Amino acid sequence: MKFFAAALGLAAALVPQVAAHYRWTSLIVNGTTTTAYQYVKPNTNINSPVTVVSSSDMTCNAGASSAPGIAWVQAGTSVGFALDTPIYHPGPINVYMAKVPTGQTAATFTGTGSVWFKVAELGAITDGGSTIKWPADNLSSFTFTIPSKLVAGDYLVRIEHIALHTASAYGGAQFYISCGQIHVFGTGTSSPSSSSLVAIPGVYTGYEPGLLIYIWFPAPATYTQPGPAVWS
Ligand SMILES: *[C@@H]1O[C@H](CO)[C@@H](O)[C@H](O)[C@H]1NC(C)=O
Ligand SMILES: *[C@@H]1O[C@H](CO)[C@@H](O)[C@H](O)[C@H]1NC(C)=O
Ligand SMILES: [Cu+2]
Repeated sequence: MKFFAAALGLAAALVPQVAAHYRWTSLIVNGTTTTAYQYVKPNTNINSPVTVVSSSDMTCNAGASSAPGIAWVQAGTSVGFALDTPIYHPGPINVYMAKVPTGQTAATFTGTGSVWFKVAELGAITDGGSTIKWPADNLSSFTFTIPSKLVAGDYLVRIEHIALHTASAYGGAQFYISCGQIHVFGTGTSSPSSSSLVAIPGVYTGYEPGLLIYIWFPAPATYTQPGPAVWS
């Protein structure tokens, strides 16, 4: 019995590590953290990462479906995503947006096609080989600015944290993904040109130096952020 109880205790101690993977559950708009999955597309992926870069799960996570709301956001203001659990794996963050095609809304659009452009990123701090630091460590939210020149309309906004602790083998990078549904309003008139747009899946092969990388000792001398440059 005593052994059984100890084994249960051990199991209980191990469970939170598995169960507590972080998820981007809420949009932050006008400085307020909104209700979980009110504007963020729900998914059927309890809290596991996506690891197959060619999978359609890369777009908005596995089993993504419509959220009930579309958040109105003024161009040039700050938007963010809040997590249910702080980030505890090392790696970068990317945020992409996609303009919703005519005839669809941010709720119905699934993000297919060459429609995505990068609007924000958070990489690594390196010092030529002694240390590598990840500013995303322990974050419980990430905010960025909607470009003020961006033309009004419905958009998807997609965030990913890429965990690199096991990324030295192909397929070892883990993607923690969510998509938010927003409507941008304002006086902007610009859109990214087609050469700034990527498809997701498609944007990564998995062989990028920022995805297939050994991050432990000795530390990488530099870090190359995966994906296109931030649109500006
Ligand atoms: C944010 O504030 C603007 C007013 O500046 C408002 O129109 C919009 O509905 C607000 N968005 C949310 C999601 O509350
Ligand atoms: C994150 O939290 C852990 C555990 O509290 C701590 O050891 C670590 O130094 C923190 N990292 C940063 C970058 O603050
Ligand atoms: Cu993990």
